[in-house]
Amino acid sequence: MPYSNPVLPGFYPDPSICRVGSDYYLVTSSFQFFPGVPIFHSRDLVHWRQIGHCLERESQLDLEGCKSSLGIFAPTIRHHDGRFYMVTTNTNGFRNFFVWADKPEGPWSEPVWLDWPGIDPSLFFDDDGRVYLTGTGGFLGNEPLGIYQAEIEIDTGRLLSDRKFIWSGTGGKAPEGPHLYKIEGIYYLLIAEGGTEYGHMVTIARSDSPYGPFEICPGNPILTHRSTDSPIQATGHADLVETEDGSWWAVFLGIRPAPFMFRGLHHHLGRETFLAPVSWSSDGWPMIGDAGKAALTMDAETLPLGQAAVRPPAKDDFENGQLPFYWNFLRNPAEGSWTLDDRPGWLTLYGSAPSLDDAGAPAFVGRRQQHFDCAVSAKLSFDPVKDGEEAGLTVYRDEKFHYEIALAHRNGTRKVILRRRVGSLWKVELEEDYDASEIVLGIEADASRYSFYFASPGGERKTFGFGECSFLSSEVAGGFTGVYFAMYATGNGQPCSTSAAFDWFEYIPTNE
Ligand code: 6LW
Repeated sequence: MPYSNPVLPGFYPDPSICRVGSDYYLVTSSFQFFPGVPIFHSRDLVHWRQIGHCLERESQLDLEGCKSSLGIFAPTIRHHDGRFYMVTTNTNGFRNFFVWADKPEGPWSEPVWLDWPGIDPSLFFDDDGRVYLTGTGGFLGNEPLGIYQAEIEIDTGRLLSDRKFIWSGTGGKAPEGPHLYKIEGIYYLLIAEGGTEYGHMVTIARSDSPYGPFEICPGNPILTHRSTDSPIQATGHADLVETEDGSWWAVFLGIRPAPFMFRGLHHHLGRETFLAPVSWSSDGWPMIGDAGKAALTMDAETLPLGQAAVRPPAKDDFENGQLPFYWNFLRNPAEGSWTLDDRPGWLTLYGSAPSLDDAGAPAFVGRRQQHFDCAVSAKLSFDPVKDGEEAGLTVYRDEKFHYEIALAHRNGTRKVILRRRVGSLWKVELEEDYDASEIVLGIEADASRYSFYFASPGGERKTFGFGECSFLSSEVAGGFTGVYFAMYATGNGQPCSTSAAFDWFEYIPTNE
């Protein structure tokens, strides 16, 4: 039976996976978004359902002042002795820590801080009871670049040994994202190299000792799409899992550049999570996918497929008093900036001084764009009375790259506006007087552009301009994240005197 890649479309990079019986759990990076480290469950490795976040409290995830694309980098999830562990780096301060939980949906513990520099920490529980912490060091120029390791006491996080340099990789730039495994008595060290862009790859080495010296796999890289014209690019940062029937699979990140003829590659959906089978050579080396390549459609082989894809409902009515897990805030949300209680059945945002142009915490509730072709709309009720007050929908990459259609008070009157910000270029492209307080705002996306419209509830749609997807891509904006669609409210430098209430928000993939 075939399955489709990516298995987690949209901005879900640096996947890490573990298996408990016939259940799989997967986590990804989350950067400046809150809550942090989404956790997913699957029974077949292909269909994933989000069951929570590992970091859902401010005491676990301080994003105050976090620069865009910093915050939570590559996590690792492991299960040992009835307990789940998720270890990661908050690069907003560059501190490594783990949290643990008895149930994957939480509650997760307070952070256990590690006296450990660098990024991409991983845990390996050996069968002799020792626990190894492996990570990436040297990228700040303070020590040789490569993979470091020490033994730790898992109850306290205390280091039990020196931190040792164990591998520099095969010569690619940015050796990082290590995971150590013991397979049939041999230690395998899997890493990413080449940087997370188009030169990305996965390499592996093995040894009789967890510290090496490591024998380098003659088939390296065991995954890369560099210098190919595959629709999947930048594959790397993998984690391996063995199924109950003894077959092996890899999850890894990759990107899908939108097809722009002759204009170079651009990807705006972020780095996504892919799945491919792992085969083993007769002399004990793994290979991912088809000779190191993955495809958009692959054979599920022995995976127990058959579950219907679990997708969140297209329309969120804000009726059940809780935000579904796919919603995120930007940094730690300001106290009182959002509520489902003030107007039951509506999401109410209280705009404050920070705007979408600030690297702060504006009132913002967003979800990832997961499909090139999709239609987003929301019904807003908002009575702005002072100049600067504004609420609406944004297509948001970061504070320097975003487009919005909004209801705003400008130059003494209420207007619908379309604004685009691309780096230091900034413009309100269109504005039109709008007297009522209720409005439907919409965005239609295809692989190359966003088209914006508005309507009075029940009224005719009016198309209100366009914006290129490529200007919100990583190739233009830089960084590690992908595009979000979000509801927001702001006073643009002052608190909003009125709230903005959203009755519903709809996200429909339109080409599946
Ligand atoms: C992550 C590193 C990487 O820590 O990108 O692609 C960094 N790999 O391993 C941020 O996602």
